[in-house]
Amino acid sequence: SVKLIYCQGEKEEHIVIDQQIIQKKQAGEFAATLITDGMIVGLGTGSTVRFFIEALAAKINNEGLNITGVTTSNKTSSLAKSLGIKLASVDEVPMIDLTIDGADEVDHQLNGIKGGGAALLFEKIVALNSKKNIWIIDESKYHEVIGQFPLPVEVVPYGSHHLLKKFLAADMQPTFRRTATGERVTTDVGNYIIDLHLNRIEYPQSLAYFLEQTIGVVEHGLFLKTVDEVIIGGNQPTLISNT
Ligand code: ABF
Repeated sequence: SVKLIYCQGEKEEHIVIDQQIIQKKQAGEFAATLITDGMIVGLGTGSTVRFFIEALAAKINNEGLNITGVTTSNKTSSLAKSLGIKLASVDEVPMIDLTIDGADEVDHQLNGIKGGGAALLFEKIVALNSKKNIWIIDESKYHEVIGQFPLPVEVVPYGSHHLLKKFLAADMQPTFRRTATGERVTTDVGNYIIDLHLNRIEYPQSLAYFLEQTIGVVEHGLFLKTVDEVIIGGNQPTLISNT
């Protein structure tokens, strides 16, 4: 963080500006410059994407940009609607041209962990139906190996306690994601999230395969071979391509 001290006469004001927030804003605003007229745009979830959506709405309102947004969560839908962005569901469009989403962690092979916002299922569905996917992140999320961020796994409520025990037995340090008041978090379609505290995921492909074979698991937060480019915020945002 950067501490700015404003002095006005006797008054001294200390403002701490968080580098992470600055980089999220830089990445989000840069991503908005990539949106062109007529595009069908996937709108992800999270605070970085919020900066993107706000910048996109400004382009729509100031430059008359005509785009259609496809959202990945109720939260994003209400934000986009409140900013006047025209929306359609993924099933109402033939294909999404470009999806801009956030991520919780990205490794040097551009494997990602997503789902910190409990929207991973719809995010993966939208990503799957997009010609191109770009993630916008701050540099604190870019690591050599993923796993520091607990891996979200969306599970059907029925039988989820047995699933938790299965993950416990596999030493995956599972916890049900809970609200501040202790209730289990439910996703937009009423499923639960179990977070796996793995620290390091050396072989994401095999972990993804194990989870996909586990009955009761709806989807997991490993996004492998999904993203085409990652934008890391900065005064000159860094663009990493998956080619
Ligand atoms: C979303 O981006 C989620 O998958 C992930 O949790 C979020 C990152 O949130 P933030 O941008 O607020 O760090 O796509």
